[in-house]
Amino acid sequence: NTIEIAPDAYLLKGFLLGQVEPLLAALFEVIAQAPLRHMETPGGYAMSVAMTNCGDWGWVTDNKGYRYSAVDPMTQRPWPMMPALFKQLSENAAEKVGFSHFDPDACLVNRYGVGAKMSLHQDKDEADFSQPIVSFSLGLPTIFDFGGKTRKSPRQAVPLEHGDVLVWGGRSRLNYHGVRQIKSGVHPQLGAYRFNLTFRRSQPKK
Ligand code: MD5
Ligand code: FE
Repeated sequence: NTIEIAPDAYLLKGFLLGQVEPLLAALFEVIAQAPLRHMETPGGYAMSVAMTNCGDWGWVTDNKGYRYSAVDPMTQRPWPMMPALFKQLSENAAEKVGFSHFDPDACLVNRYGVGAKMSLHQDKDEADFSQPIVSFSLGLPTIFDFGGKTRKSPRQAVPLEHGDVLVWGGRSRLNYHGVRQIKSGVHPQLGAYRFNLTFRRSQPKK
């Protein structure tokens, strides 16, 4: 059940549904080692989304800006290892839509409570735009706004549900996008939250 929503952008409906239990067990292990926290934007606001990371590199933001860091600024320790199941499922999803050499070195964990959102932005802090981004949706549903190359481009509203995977590469890699406010609800496994795991290649490949 693969839907092409734009050039090189695919929605894999329910891709994770057979693996949710081990996926959540691995996710909670990561969070136990590197707690979720509301990072600060360079403009001085706390993000409504709580974040942590696993893998060799983690995306962080603070009053100095956005960047990838090899250590968790909260503990000064390396981020937890990327669980093998995360890596395997993200590579399988990329492979399924034709990206055969996806080798993520970063996994950002986003936790959205009711009312949280992510404003329209581009992902451009990575060194290698030739590799796709793979994103897993778990828990409460939302609407993803998928735009174009400029802030003003028309946007497509894409419903995202528990178990869905998005893969963005090539011609859609730098498109503007955002996540609409989470509506109140209760998910049987995740309660009043939406979790998103975003896999990226942040550093150049040697
Ligand atoms: C989310 N997270 O649901 C989204 C999924 C983020 C973020 O946007 O930066 O943490 S990632 C969706 C994405 C990534 C790269 C390109 C495009 C979408 N796109 O071209 O639309 O929490
Ligand atoms: Fe993004």
